[in-house]
Amino acid sequence: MAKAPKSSNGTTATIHEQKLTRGAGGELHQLAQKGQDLLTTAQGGPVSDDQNSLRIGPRGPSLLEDFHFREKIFHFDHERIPERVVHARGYGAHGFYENYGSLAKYTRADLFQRKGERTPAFVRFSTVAGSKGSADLARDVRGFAVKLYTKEGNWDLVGNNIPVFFIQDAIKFPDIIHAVKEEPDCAFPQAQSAHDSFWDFISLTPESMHMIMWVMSDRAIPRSFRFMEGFGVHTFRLVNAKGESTFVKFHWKPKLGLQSVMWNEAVKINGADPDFHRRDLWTAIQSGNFPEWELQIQLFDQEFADNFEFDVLDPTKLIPEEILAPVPVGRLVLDRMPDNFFAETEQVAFMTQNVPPGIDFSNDPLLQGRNFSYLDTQLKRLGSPNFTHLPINAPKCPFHHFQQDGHMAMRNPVGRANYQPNSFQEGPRESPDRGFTPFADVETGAKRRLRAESFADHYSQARQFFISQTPPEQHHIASALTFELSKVKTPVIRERMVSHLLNIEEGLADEVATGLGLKKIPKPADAAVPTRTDLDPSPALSILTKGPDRFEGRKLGILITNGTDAALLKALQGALTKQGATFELIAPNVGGIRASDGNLVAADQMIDGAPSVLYDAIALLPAHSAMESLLAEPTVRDFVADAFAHCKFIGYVAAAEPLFAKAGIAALDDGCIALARNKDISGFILHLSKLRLWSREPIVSMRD
Ligand code: HDE
Repeated sequence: MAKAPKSSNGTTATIHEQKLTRGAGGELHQLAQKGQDLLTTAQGGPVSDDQNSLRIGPRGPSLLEDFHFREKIFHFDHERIPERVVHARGYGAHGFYENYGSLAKYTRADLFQRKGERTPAFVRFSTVAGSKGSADLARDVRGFAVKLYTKEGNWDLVGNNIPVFFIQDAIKFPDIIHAVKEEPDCAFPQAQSAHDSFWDFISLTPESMHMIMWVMSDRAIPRSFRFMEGFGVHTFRLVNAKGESTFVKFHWKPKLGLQSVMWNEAVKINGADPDFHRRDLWTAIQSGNFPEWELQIQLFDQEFADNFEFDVLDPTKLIPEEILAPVPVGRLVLDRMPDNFFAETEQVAFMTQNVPPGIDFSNDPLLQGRNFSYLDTQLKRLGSPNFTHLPINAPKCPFHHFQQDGHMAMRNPVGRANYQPNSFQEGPRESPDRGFTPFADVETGAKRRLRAESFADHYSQARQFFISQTPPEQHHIASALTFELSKVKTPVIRERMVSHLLNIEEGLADEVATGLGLKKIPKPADAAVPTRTDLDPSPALSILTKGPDRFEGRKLGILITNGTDAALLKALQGALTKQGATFELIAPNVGGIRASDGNLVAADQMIDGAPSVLYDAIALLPAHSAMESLLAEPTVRDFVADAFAHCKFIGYVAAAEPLFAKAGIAALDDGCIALARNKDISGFILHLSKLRLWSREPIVSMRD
């Protein structure tokens, strides 16, 4: 037992003081006995009291001498590092890349040489425009940045979930980002492109039109990171041991298929669970459902590049998969969450210039600019050139160099020679054979600020993207454009955008112009190159044509009450688990319910905390006896009305029928499936695998 301390004036501490001091000290003592570590300062000094700062007398001034207090507050004051200028909001996970077989014919990159070889990976997904604390379901491009810790150094494939970009030259990047972020005078809107400055810049930048089609499509409101594609965007090179180069485009294909949400749903998810995407990834990995992507590559030579309709160096263009089929080469599995978000996800430093021997750059002017930007940004954000000393950024292969000192140096070269050549046979040496050798491309030309003529067609692939979509997806693009432009206060910007849409697809332009209530259709924008109408649709660009055929990885929200049919509930839960799907039980209160067999069933959510936007589909399994109180709950009405409006499948028992009328649903359709007995469940699951009943959309749409 600690001795009663003396108070500052030398007298024995008051009883009150003694209690406080002993309370904290005693607790520490007890924790230490339980095998827990002793609390120390950052210098390692044991701490006796972490509850009270040092002061003179119980009500007197605090003392500067209190080194524990000062160190604690000093460190707290410095907890934040600058957030990323773009992609500030992000979430990461560890995993591995497993290679299917040798790609030695194309590349000497070590990770692609052997079948079955695993390379550790860290992946960070992000939104672009919003701040670190913004909501997950913003309409935005998603970052898909992959760090592969290869045996020949780190390879960072810093991609997006959209295969093209807004601009063709890196020098325009600050402009597009300034335009999309909150406006500098009023400092809003946060994480939204629906405002004047974004559409002003876009409407004055025709090269962005292809990307605009993607960002206005459902690609920009993904259901989860697990259901997104990833793209390296630029053309890169693979270089083999003989120094021969093949052009390559990288694609990540999600094993569970693609899926997005609807805009009305996205807005509501942002309110109900701003961490929807984070939570989804965390929950999937923590429960052992490891998300997986296949790496597929489009390979092509100079001859293909010369004959292709567009310039392969232009990052606003893609090569349709129907023209050049991507080849599967390996898989990426995410199987471990970071131990600490800040240490790993926040401090991870991706850099496009991190490439191992065998992977090289093309002259894409966006990629060339990025190769400058990412190193620069890391120094600003992480504050020291030694950011590679952080475990998340350090290579996992042996590394030796003569770089030394600087802020936060955790290691320095040892020995006498910190330079080379030296006479002491000390330190590492370069290797012409093993080292990175850039592809020996021959470049000639006048030194000028110039955009290639071959980059001049801004509308043809925008049109190709639009005509490749299914009718619901086309409708979503038109609605998104109408919504975004309706938030633009300057009429001339709205009109200018419609003039670009006229160069893309007339029907789209008409729908948007009508939606905006434009009094006069403007003339089409001047086009440097007329839009080509001979490009075939590319079904690979549609989400819905590539949807999954199972409910695997998706989540059902099941509404239960006292008296819920226990056998039916159990059968439904079993069938979902067999599909690899998950579910949550939603009850009037989180304490749970007593089912028809008398057993207590704990709930995952109370109805107020679980709107149906958080689920891919819902099942309504209330008992008759609970209906009166359910019908009185506005949140129950919204639960059903939203699920129906968002074209979700709804399983229901007979007792639940009055809920449809309450939700304003006049007639049930094929997406509402009666669950009268256990054998109806297999039919319900079959419906669920289609994810949405799109034929319902025109009926429920407010605009149609
Ligand atoms: Fe980035 N980008 N970017 N970008 N980018 C950054 O680097 C930049 C571009 C992308 O999860 C920054 O570490 C320029 C295209 C992702 O940590 C910065 C240009 C693509 C991430 C930067 C581009 C991307 C970033 C900010 C125009 C898709 C998040 C913080 C030439 C292929 C990585 C940081 C993570 C982050 C610069 C364009 C993807 C400032 C100058 C195109 C996924 O360096």
